Amino acid sequence: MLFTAGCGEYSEKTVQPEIEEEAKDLIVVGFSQVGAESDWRKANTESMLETFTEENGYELIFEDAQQKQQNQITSIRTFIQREVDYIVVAPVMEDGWDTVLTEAKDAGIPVIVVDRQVAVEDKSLFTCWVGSDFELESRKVCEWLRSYCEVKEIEPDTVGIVNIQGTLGSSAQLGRSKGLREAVGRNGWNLIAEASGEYTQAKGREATARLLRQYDDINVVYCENDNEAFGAIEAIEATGKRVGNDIDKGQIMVISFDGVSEEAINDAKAGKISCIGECNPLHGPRVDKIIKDLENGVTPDKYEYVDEDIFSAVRDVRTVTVDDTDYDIVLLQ
Ligand code: GZL
Repeated sequence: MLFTAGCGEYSEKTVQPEIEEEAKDLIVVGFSQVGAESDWRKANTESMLETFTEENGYELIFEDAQQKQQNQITSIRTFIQREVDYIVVAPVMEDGWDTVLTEAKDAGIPVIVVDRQVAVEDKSLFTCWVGSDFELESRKVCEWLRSYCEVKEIEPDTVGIVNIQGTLGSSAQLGRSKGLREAVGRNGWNLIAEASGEYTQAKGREATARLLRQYDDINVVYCENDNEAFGAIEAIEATGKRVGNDIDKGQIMVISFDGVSEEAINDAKAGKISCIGECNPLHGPRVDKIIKDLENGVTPDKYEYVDEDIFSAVRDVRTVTVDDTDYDIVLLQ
């Protein structure tokens, strides 16, 4: 280090003591993830793990709740005890968060909600949310089905739908089920039954097989995620029926959401899944930006919706319109 002083200038080099490796001032994030129930969830987890790294300025504490809300509540309490800088939670269902989020607020720890939403009276219990508009996803897919039936001259009252729902009470299930029920009423379709497949392939197969045994007028299986659709396809083919778009020729159509796995896209290309409402899982960079903004005193939007597409290999429908907005179908080759 150079010193200058008084009348005579002199310099004195001192050997700066080894500067201690500056303790990296990492931002500590506690992330409570729903589980590992689906390809979407795995892609979402991967996005978060790839983002919240030491190189990017974070220490991440990751907890997998195995689809149980109590595990998430326990994790959040652990994060509070460890005095993390931020809590990020992908809530398994919407209800039941008021108490534990109040504890986080009382501890002065910001909570960022990602993917599904929390239903709390006091909106100050979370800083912000980022995720999908699940009802819009459903309305776009149902508009695709309406357009398809119109082009193919399939009478609405011959459309018999079962809904293989996701985890009951989750935002994705609530939105995708609501969108379907309203489309059924608007278009004159028959909603034969609803049953939860809990977003897994096994439960999706079980639920579909059970409904196929109970009803003989099903020609559309609406699955609230791809993994349920994989199970539904297995169940339909096990009965000797064919999965496909030609519901007026005895085939059973499968519709789905997510579109994150190669298997789903290949099934769509093969006509086994007729239409997929995209659900974008890549929330890591979005949450990173929210935290970096907060660190810099910038207030994020309370709700941030991600843009999403519709995938299909069916060429009869090119665009759907919802609320005066046109959405081009991403045609799979
Ligand atoms: C949607 C997400 C849903 C996916 C499923 O954002 O919450 O949960 O659609 C996942 O695949 O299990």
